[in-house]
Parts: sequence; structure tokens; C-alpha cells
Amino acid sequence: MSSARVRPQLRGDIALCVSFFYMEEEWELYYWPRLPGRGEFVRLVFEEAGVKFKDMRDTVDAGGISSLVLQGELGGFPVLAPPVIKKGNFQMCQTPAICRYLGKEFGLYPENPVDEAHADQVNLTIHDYIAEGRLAFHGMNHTASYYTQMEETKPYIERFVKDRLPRFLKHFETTLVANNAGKGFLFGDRLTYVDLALLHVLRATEAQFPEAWQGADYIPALKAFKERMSARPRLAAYFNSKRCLPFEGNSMM
Ligand SMILES: N[C@@H](CCC(=O)N[C@@H](CS)C(=O)NCC(=O)O)C(=O)O
Repeated sequence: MSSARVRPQLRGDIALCVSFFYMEEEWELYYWPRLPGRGEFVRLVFEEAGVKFKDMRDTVDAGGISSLVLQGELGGFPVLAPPVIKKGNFQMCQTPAICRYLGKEFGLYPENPVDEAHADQVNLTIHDYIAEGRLAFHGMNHTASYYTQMEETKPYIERFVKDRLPRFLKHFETTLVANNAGKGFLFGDRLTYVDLALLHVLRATEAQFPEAWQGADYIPALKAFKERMSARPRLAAYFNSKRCLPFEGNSMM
């Protein structure tokens, strides 16, 4: 066989090998089906970045998520609880750390070390807020359904709405206003993963506590921020899509 006849086939094989080698694995998100929950923090990062991902809730039911994540059947680096992101051999859990990691990967990340440190601070405070809110609805048993502890948790929920919710919201308002008079993003002139996390907890607060939200006249900048962010083309398209599930209505999730 002449070399002239071999070369094109060889070139094709090499191209195939190269493209196989560089073939990007798709991101996967493992979270409980039927509720936005903490998975929503992660979805907003993918959606705003315009990065395709496989939401495993479309193919794996709650039992499957339990086996894969809680029982460790995913294998690989140990993860404790959903949400979990996975791409090829890489996987991780812990929502604030996931969003920070993806934010950095997708360019939704602060521009300088000071903003980076403050972004860590605010990201973790946002997750304190959502965790306290969720805990109020699960005061008797952290892992049992809210519907098994509705009576007992009433005082916890009332205290959260009266004391903790305004305390956190006022702090987020002050933090937003500290940059560009609250008219843009949390840090500099760039949208980061923390803006998306803030948007999510504001939406969750409004959905869970509509009266408290309505009456919160002390957070004008946050309310405007929520409207502005929700109107961003990719986010608006997501919020109007069937992919965006309604809040469960029983714990800011
Ligand atoms: N700090 C973790 C909390 C994770 C967590 O509590 N996940 C819930 C769903 S939102 C869960 O299913 N937990 C099961 C468990 O902890 O066993 C995070 O932010 O990701």
C-alpha cells in the first residue's frame, strides 16, 4: 500500500484520537428530585454561565440519589450529602464550596484578592442564613420531614421570622449598598457566584415568607437587586422554563 493512500486514513485516526482525548465530559448535578433546595444555588451558576449540565433528577429518583450520594455508591472522592457536582473523575459536595469552584471555572468570580476574601465571607453568611431558616422548620428532628414536626416548630419559625430574618436581610442590604451604592453587584463591576447565591436566598425568602418580604421596607436595594438580577436574559429564561421548579414551601427550600 502506498504511503499516499495510508496518510489520509492515518490523519483521520489521529484526529479521532485527539478529539476523543479532548472530548469534554459533561457536568452532572446530583440533587433530590421535585424541589429546588440547595441544588438551586448550583443551577443558577450553570444557567447564568450558559454551561450545559446534566441534572440527574431527570433520570435518577430519590432512592437513586440516596444510594449514590448518601450510601457512597458514586465512589471516587467521598461526598456526604447532596448537592454533588461531578465531571469525569472529579466530584465534590458542600454548596458554598461548589458555587465558589464553579464561579471560578466560569469567570463568575471577583477580580482581586480583597473582593475574593469578602466574597467568601458573604457566600458563607448566605449559607448560614439558609441553614438557620431550614433548621427553624426542623427544630425537633433535623432530618425528618417538616410535616412530622409542624406544631413543635412553630415557635422556632416565629423567632426566625421576627429576629433572624431581618437581621440577615439588613446585613445583606448594607453589604450590597457598600458597593456602587447598591446599584450593581456585590463586588466591583462584575457579577459573581455570590450575587447568584444572594438572588437565590432572596427568592426563597419571598416565596416562604411573603408577608415578611412585603413588609421589609428596610431592604429597598435588595428588592431592586432581585428584580434586576431576575431579568437577566439567561436567568429570566430559566425562571420561565419548566426546569425551574416551584419552592417546596416548607423550609425555604
Ligand atoms: N452544608 C451542606 C448541607 C448539605 C445538606 O444538608 N444537604 C441536604 C439536602 S439540602 C441533605 O440531603 N442532607 C442529607 C444528609 O445530610 O444526610 C451544603 O451546603 O451542601
